[in-house]
This record gives sequence, C-alpha cells and structure tokens, in this order.
Amino acid sequence: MREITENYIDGQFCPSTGTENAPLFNPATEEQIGNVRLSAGRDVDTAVAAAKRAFPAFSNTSPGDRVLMLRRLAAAAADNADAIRKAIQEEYGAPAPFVDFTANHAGNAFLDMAAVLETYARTRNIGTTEVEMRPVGVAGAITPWNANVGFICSKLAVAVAAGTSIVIKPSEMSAMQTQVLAEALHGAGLPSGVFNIVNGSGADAGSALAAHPDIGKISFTGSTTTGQAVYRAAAATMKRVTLELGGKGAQIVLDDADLDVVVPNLLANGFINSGQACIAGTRILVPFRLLAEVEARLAAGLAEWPVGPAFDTASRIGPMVSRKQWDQVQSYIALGRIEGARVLVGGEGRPDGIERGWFVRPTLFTDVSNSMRIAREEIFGPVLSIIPYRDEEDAIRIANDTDYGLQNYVLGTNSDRLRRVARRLESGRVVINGAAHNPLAPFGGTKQSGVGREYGVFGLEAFLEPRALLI
Ligand code: TXE
Repeated sequence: MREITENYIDGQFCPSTGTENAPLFNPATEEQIGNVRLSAGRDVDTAVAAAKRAFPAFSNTSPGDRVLMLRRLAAAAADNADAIRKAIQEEYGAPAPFVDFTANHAGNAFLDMAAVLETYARTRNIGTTEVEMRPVGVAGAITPWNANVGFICSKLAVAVAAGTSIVIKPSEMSAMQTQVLAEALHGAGLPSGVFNIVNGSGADAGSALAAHPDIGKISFTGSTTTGQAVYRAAAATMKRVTLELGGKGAQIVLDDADLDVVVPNLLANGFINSGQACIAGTRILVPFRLLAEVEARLAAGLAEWPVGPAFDTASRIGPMVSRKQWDQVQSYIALGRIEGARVLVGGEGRPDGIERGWFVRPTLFTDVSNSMRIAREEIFGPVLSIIPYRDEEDAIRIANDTDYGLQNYVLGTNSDRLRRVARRLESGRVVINGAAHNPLAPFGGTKQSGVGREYGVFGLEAFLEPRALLI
C-alpha cells in the first residue's frame, strides 16, 4: 500500500494538513493499492502564497532562461519515463499505446513549448504604441484522471513559457502518478515556488483554488458540470479561464469513403483511451446506402480491439478508471436499449472470461437517433452510436446538433469535399481521415466543450495579456 501524504510546495515536499484520505485503486483488479491525504484549503493558501512570492522574479526572467528551464523539465520527465509508465499502468490501467504516448508526451510537452517560446514575438508595435504580452498572474491548474500526467505537464509547460508561477490541483484519483511525476520534475531544479502541487478533492482543494483571490488564471480540464462551477468561482475575481470540457464528437463517413481504410479509423477514433476521452468520435454518421455494410464491418473490426489489463501488450481497451465510471457506462448501455437503439455488439456486464476489474464490453449501438440521450450525453467509455444520414447537408446538421463542440472527424476520398464538410462543423478541431496528432495545433472546443485553447502559440497567449505603452 502506497501512502501519499505530502504536497509539493515552494520547492519541497511537505506534509499535507488535511485529515481525510481517499483510497487509490488498481482498476484492473479493483484492489486498493494506496491512499492519498486530501489537503485542506489551508494547503492551497500556502501553495498560492509560495507561487505569489515566486512570481515577481519569475515573470521577469528572460525567455531564453525559461527555454532552458523547459528543457530541464523535459529531461527530468524523460529520465523517469519508465517510472511514469509503470504508475499509469497500475493506477489507471490504460493499454500500452496510450501509456507510451502519455509518458513520451510528458517530456515532449515541455520541448514543444520551448520551441514556441523560442520564436514568439512578445512585443509588437501598433503605430507609436508598444504592445507587450505580459504574464497573466499566478496560475492555477486542475487536471482530470483520464490524462493526469499529460495535463500536469502541458499546463506546467505553458505556465513556465509564459513566466507565470503555478499551483496545480491534480485528480485525487491519480495521486500515485502525480507523486512519481512531481519527484521527477523536482529534479529539474526550477526556482522555489514556480510550480506547486496540492493533492486534494475537487470540492475542497479544487474549489479553493478556483476561488482564490491571488490566482489570476485558471486552466481546467474535466467535466462540463465542474467546468461551470469553476467558471462561476473564477468570475468573482475576474480570473482568466481556459476550460477544456466534455465532447460528443461525430465521425462523418462520406459516401465516397474507402471502407477498408475508414472502418479501422472509426474504431480507433471512438476507442481512444478506452473511450475515456473527450476527443473520442462517439457518433458514427453513415449514409443510409452504406449502413448495412458499415455495421457489418464495424462489428467484425471489434476483433482487433481486445479488452484486458495494461500489462498484457495485446490489450487495446483497458478498464474504466473507477467503479463509478463502470456504473456510468453500464447505465448508458441499459439506457440505449430502453431508448430503442439496437445493440449490434457488446452490451452490459464484463467481457467474457473477465471476472474482475472495471472492464466493460466494447459496445456498438445502431438504429440510433441523434435525439437519444446516448447520442447527446458523454458516456466516457467504449460505447459508440451509429446514426444514419440522408445526404451531406443532413450529416452536417446531425453533427452540429449537439451541446458539445470539441473534435469532429470527416472520412472520405475527395479532398475538396472533405475540407468543405470539415469547414462547416462547429468544433474547435476537425480531423480529416485520421490525420496525425499535431502538438502545436490549438486544442479546445466551442459551445459546452469549453472556453479558450491550449497548446502551441494559442495556448501560450492564453497565459499572457497585452500591455500597451502609448508613447
Ligand atoms: O470529473 P470532474 P469526474 C467527464 C466524463 C466523466 C465525467 C465525470 O464524462 O464521466 O466528467 O468525471 C476537480 N471545483 N470528464 O467526476 O469532477 C476534480 O478533483 C474545482 C471529461 O471525475 O470534472 C478533478 O481534479 N475542481 C474530462 C477535476 O476537477 C473540482 C476528463 C475533474 O473532475 C471541483 C474527466 C470543483 N467544484 C472527466 N469538483 C475531459 N475533458 O477529458 C471536482 N473538481
């Protein structure tokens, strides 16, 4: 059993003043593997005070110095990639490809931001006015359990690039991953107080951070409901916010699509991170003419998506993170039947041969209407809905008929048509034909998928504000 009782404040590990613990689990076995001490608001105050003390000097360091700090952070993460990988596997249970991506992303997030900072023009002239982009103030970050390590690194990277000190409240369900990462990043030797990590619950530590008067900027990734609470809390002191929230992405299969290529792509886009991904393409939009063939091919394609524990390198879908998430996915599968959708493959319960662990059966629903709750709400598991459409206009209408707008997908062969359809989709991102991840492209959503953008120069500017000198 691992006992995590410390926070990382002012350059050192120090005991939490909290009195409550939260249990940590291995989701593949349901066994409790540790506890994390939940910090009180007092610890948040201490961390914010440390960040506030560090801010004046840090915000006036040169970009060149901060590029060097980002490189040291990248090296520290890379040197500890194996330990990070192991912690993610044990505490989160993601299959190897996701774990490898995350462990590498941890270091790369710092290098990507270093590259942005190296070429970023911080000042510009408008007539005789000099405009300088200045750090927005002490930052706060709140991360979720589905990519805790990745989001700690990307939010810290942008803070360092911008010259803002930061207090991070990671997911309380990911404390072992946070601990391994914090020990690694401590080795980068940043000035004390530049980054601080406080373990705690959302209701206590998270809301204290979102409301803290000395925080100038909050970067939050999590559910839309919690994002709304963070937004409200931030309003009291006019904090700047970046909110990266839920999604219900559509994957539009155009009628000229090559199904040999498209069908594996549809499953990969839908089952990203075992379906526990805001960017997952969970609504598969198919022309009526191709419906039967796509259904058959998707069902057959599931053979390529074995479910199993992280240590089994053949696994491509891991367990849900918690009992609560397992229950949520089960209840949506039951709801889909009640709403009149047809289970093409999968269904309730665990996959055959798996007796324990929060594993679910990858499930494909067909005969789905876009008005059903399974097509409107974020299920956050490997459950996909197939929705037929009449023509291109109908596909665009269905794709946009959602409260969310994070990431959509368009798949087909005619590049002019792919772009034409993509440009009409209401989302922060549209992926055409399984295009590769671009770590410098802006990440974030429209509508209830959030506010603002992360990554690259857009992410950096979200931590800066213009100051005009009228000369
Ligand atoms: O998220 P929460 P939960 C979605 C997904 C999932 C659902 C519930 O649909 O099924 O959210 O997950 C902190 N003030 N996503 O309940 O509550 C909390 O401690 C400040 C999508 O785990 O949003 C954690 O650090 N902070 C998402 C973080 O918010 C608060 C990723 C996220 O937890 C808080 C995760 C409060 N009042 C879930 N309450 C994505 N965008 O990828 C909680 N927190």
